[in-house]
Amino acid sequence: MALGFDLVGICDAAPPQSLPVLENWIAHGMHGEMEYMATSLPLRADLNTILPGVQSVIAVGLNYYQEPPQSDVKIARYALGRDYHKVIRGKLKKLAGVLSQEFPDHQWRPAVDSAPIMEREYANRAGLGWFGKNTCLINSHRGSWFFIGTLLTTAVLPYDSPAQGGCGTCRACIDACPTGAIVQLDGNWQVDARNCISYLTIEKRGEFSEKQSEQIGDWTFGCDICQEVCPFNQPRDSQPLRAQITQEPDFLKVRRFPSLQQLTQTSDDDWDELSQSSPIRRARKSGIERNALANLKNKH
Ligand code: B12
Ligand code: SF4
Ligand code: SF4
Repeated sequence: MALGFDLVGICDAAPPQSLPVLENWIAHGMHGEMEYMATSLPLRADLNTILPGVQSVIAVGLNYYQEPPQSDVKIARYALGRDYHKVIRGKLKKLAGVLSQEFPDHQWRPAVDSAPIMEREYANRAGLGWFGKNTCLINSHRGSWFFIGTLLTTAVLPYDSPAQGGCGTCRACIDACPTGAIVQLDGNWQVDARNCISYLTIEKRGEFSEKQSEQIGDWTFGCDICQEVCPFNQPRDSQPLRAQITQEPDFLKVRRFPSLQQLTQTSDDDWDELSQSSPIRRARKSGIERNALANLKNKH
């Protein structure tokens, strides 16, 4: 694909159908302290709040899979290289430029992760993948190791069909999750963020309780377990695209981390250098120090 995306599809900009799923998740407190998930609910209900007159959503997928380096600092694969927000937004802007040649007057807005858009649903509707029990969007040929980006546009485009697929009787991720964070809520599988290592190591602010400190185990930033065990992420002769190493050069520029011990007390300058253009900046210096301390404690 010319811009380097691994998946692309288009759907209409009609309101999200899974809003009740999100509302229920929030009503049960499963968003933990991510207050922005609750306050942005009204924005998520209508893409016109982001781009007035929006007609179409171009959803893209970008593979980030790679083997993590040998280190006692365990970082989830999505965060090993350059910040995906910047990488994907740059590519989406180029895509908008290409579209402008055919639709010179169209208005557009790129979004990845941080905008109040129910990205998994729109990506599903655009044909990129289906919802796994671990709640990740899974593409039957590529698995789930991909980011989702969207380009909203006022142009009317031809639409793809929603992706079809499912986990069947598999429950590998539910059994493998060390904290039991994948739970059923009114018939839908959801992640209770309060018990999710990814949430605890990235989004949770302040000190850990004793339980939380133990829950994170040896993960310093994020968690990949429910994707590592997924059969759709295991390559086979007939499915060579699964767990293929990313071809995005910015993701392959893997940051070198100091030891866990050093991470517990980084200077402001060192932190600045380490977290520059990296997703780990999200956890803040104090969060990474807290995580590294808990990792060290969990080793003994
Ligand atoms: C909040 C958030 C988190 C939270 C909560 C995770 C969660 N599962 O909700 C935490 C911090 C724990 C987290 C962790 C991770 N995240 Co996150 N996260 C988000 C964010 C900002 C919002 C997700 C959200 O709305 N959650 C609320 C719940 C209720 O929604 P949901 O799980 O997405 O489920 C939707 C669908 O599954 C669907 N659905 C589910 N059941 C049903 C049933 C029916 C009938 C229907 C119609 C629909 C439906 O509707 C739900 C609501 O839209 C999105 C970006 C975005 N703007 O969407 C990224 C996003 C989901 N995260 C992403 C990633 C990569 C991760 C991690 C892998 C990072 C890591 N390695 O640590 C983990 C994976 C953990 C996991 N198993 O989900 C990617 C996922 C890509 C993919 N292929 O799925 C996203 C899309 C970011 C991006 N732009 O690429 N994340
Ligand atoms: S990211 Fe880790 S803690 Fe969170 S649901 Fe998946 S396996 Fe469980
Ligand atoms: S591990 Fe199994 S149950 Fe979990 S998402 Fe993958 S296929 Fe579905």
